[in-house]
Amino acid sequence: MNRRGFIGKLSTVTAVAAAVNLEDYTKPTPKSFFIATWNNQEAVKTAQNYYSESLPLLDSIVKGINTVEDNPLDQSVGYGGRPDREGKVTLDACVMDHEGNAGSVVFLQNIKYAISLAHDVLKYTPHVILAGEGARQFALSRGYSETQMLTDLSKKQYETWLKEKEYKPIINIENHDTIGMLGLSDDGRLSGGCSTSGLSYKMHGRVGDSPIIGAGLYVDNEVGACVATGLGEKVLTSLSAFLVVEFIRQGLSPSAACKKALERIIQKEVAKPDFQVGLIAIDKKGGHGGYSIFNGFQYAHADQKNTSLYECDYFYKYE
Ligand code: SD4
Repeated sequence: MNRRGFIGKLSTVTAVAAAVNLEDYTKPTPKSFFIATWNNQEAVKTAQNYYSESLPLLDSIVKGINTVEDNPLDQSVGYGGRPDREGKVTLDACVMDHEGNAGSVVFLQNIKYAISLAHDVLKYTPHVILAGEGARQFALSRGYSETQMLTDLSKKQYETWLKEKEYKPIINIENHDTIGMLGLSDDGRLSGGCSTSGLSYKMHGRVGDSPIIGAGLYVDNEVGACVATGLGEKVLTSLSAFLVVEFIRQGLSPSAACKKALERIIQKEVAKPDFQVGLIAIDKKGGHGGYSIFNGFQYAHADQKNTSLYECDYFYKYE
């Protein structure tokens, strides 16, 4: 190749490269990601995949959470969840979107996808919360089918519990993995969802923090979002998710905000806590973090490239 030919070839390459760069520059940089309580890597990956295939942010979160609701081996969520003291599986779930819209179902029985129903409450009703029989009727009217939610495994464990019958619904490392998920879209919108069968062997009719906006979940699109897991009574009486978002508004990082909200819970205790609460949060800039009262709390993270697991800092170590 002579010099002229070489320069001609070079300028063509440069022109193509410049065109590619320009195109990259005009596209918003993808920054979407999802985080979820506990080792729910499959769920965040599912959410990210749906989102990458153009499903809206909150719909993608719902799809991610559905995978856990479907799994009978996750005994804190959906199908196969541990029952209450009467042997009934009762579910709580909620969602909140970037516009501050929310939907929630509490004390739901015989319906598998509580998070989808909470999303339907947001989309198709003028209300925020539907409870019990009313929530079930709403599900049937939307075409959900009824499912026996108590699996053989959960039934067997319940029967053993009945023999011992010690009513002490304490959350510890073995008996909880409620799924709470938060997502940030490429254009900077925030949404979240949470689904649980609640405390094992709770009183019939008990509702926890997970479906209560401000307690188990809160999203403020201007600031950040937070979701909780652990002993719901403590989260309910401190409005932990709302508090975390307010601490982020004051300038704290997500993990520092979670830590400070947990301090509120701990300060109210007369003795060292014997229960677990874990909080995870994201901020509008794309930061994420979490904190827990006891060790062992993790959260899963997925973006377009990777899925990973983060260990959270904590106040106390289980003895
Ligand atoms: C509840 N917060 O019903 C839920 C329980 C939980 O993992 O998080 N379990 O109190």
